[in-house]
Amino acid sequence: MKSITLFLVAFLTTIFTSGYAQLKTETFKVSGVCSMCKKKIETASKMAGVKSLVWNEETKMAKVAYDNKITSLESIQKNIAAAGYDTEKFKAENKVFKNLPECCQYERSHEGKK
Ligand SMILES: [Cu+2]
Repeated sequence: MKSITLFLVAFLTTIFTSGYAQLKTETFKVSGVCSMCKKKIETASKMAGVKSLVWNEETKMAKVAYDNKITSLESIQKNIAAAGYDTEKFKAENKVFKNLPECCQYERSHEGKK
């Protein structure tokens, strides 16, 4: 009897948590340099479904909490790349990158064609 109760509790907990907003937490790399970059990266990630995104200036890692029913890691990274910052999945366009303040022009590992 006790095991049935335990099973039911576990079962209901699973249903309960999966029915609610599925906040996923991921970490991915975003190229950038300074606190100005941080601001722009974090602003660029503000979109529906993104609960929070914090970019670490030292480690260059962005930690994001988002609802994967509303948005995806791809769209978030795409928005950041559109602001001029390379992410793991998307590269910023050269012309956007060139428009960044000089201090913010991070070193690109694979420079695109000029
Ligand atoms: Cu910067």
